[in-house]
Amino acid sequence: MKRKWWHDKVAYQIYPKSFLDTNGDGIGDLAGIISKLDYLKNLGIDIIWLSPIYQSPFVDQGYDISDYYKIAEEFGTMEEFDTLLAEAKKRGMYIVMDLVVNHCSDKHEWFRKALADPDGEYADYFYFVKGKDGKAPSNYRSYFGGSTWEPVPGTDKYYLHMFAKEQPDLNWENPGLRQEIYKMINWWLDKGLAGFRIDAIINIKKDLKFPSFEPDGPDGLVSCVKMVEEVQGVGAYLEDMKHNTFEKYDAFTVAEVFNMKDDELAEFIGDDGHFSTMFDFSAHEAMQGEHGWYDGNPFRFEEWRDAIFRSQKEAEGIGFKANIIENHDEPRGVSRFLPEYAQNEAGKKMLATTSILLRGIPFIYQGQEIGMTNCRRNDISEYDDISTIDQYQEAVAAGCTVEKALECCYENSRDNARTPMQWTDGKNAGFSDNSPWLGLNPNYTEINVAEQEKRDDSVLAYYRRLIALRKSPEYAETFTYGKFIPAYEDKNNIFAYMRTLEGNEKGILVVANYGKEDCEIDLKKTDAEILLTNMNGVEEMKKEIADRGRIILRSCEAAVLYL
Ligand code: TEU
Ligand code: CA
Repeated sequence: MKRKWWHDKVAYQIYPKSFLDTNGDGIGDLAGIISKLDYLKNLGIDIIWLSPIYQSPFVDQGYDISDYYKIAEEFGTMEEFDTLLAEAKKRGMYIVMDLVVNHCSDKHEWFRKALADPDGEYADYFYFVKGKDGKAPSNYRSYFGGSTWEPVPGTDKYYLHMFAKEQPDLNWENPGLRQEIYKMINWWLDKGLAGFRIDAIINIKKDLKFPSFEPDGPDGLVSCVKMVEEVQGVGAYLEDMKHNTFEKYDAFTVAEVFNMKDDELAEFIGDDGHFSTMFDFSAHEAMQGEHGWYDGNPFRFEEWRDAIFRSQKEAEGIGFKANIIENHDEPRGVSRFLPEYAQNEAGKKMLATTSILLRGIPFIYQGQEIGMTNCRRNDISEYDDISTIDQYQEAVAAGCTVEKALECCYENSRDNARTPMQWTDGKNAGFSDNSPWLGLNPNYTEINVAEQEKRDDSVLAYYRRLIALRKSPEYAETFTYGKFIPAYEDKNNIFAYMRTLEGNEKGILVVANYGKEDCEIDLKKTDAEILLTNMNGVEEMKKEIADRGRIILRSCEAAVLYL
């Protein structure tokens, strides 16, 4: 693999609306982000990904952009953004923005012009398609529920939207549109942006015949994913975009890719791939239900571990995946991947250990570093997220009780990750002087940054040590370029792997006990060196290694050993 500047970096996702509010409007802002750069630097972060901060009506929280060249006034000004870039640079950090170009907002000038003249130039920036037999062109269900087709007023045409109806899909077949997008990307890169996280990008290629498929639900519709899976040729667009933009700047790109075709990994993230890296969603996909949140799969340790291991092995020799336990679309990792008995600080540190030291680029989502959890709500009206409201309705329509539907939201809602960042145990968790745009998780009185700053055994302190170890001069090469080799796979509830450099006899063992009972790990070596553990009792562990070449891992115990 060719070496790239971003290979050894650690990234952090900020959800700006919920990070830190400095002007008392209840909405996080750029000034808040700037004021926490030292906090992030201190955590060991190199790359910061900002969820969308462009001008937007916020129907889908900024993923509906009405002007790609403007900062949303809720978040601040372009001057503040430039300050953020400069302040990050001063600290040797990189800023990455969200690139949302599968669709824009229905309030974008292009769409308004298209509606005003449905046969004109701008209509061709979108998919304006004639209906069939007085009905929509096909039977696709959008990601947020309902048809993907919305009538274009005053015509017999419909426009396509894979997400909300306020997010019309952009027509990538149109070279003029592509040029507009490339121009915009380069405008931001010229400013000094390090790259982009690229939203929902697999969706940009459409089958222009828009064939209908066998319905997969009682609504008579079929998930629009079906069309994406069937159609060929997204790669040509991705290459064209790369050549015209990212490549010229040596930019870092991390793509959100679902439903990639088998065997295309090298084309996506190989040495000359479309992107630098892409998120590993295999753990999250393993839990997805056939219809929705209400029929999702329960968490099973082995299934989860094996999904991650498969994904790690698949990327070996090809490229790096971007590893996450959560993001702004997913529930909190500690609520999802830890059994009840492990939902404590030791468990949270264990989950951090096995995730951050995987092969690939670690991405930490805001609040993960203090172990923020899912948030229970008593009524659907307490949720804001468009997808949560849709999934709630789907659950009720499928016959679930209100209690069961709310339980599904508690376990899956995207708002779980979007509650305001918990800075202190004071008013509004130190997030804002005023009432926040989305209700706080009431557990901020116990889980917050200020409290954890005071303790050397906090989750936050542990994340700092863990990242420091990953980046330490002695071991960075192994953690970055070392192979991933599964270990102790036959042991129940053990998550273990080796990271070993080609040609080296010694390597690093990462091992954790997700079970309830103690577990003996036979190292067959009495000279293993302990690099990190997440619980007390290091002396006992040292002795056990020296005397008997083994360790005994208690429930929720993790160890990183050089051997
Ligand atoms: O998500 C793309 C995507 O496929 C999601 O719809 C995902 O399946 C869903 O969140 C699960 O509930 C991206 C963004 O990350 C998301 O926040 C946006 O809502 C979406 O694109 C539209 O831009
Ligand atoms: Ca604000």
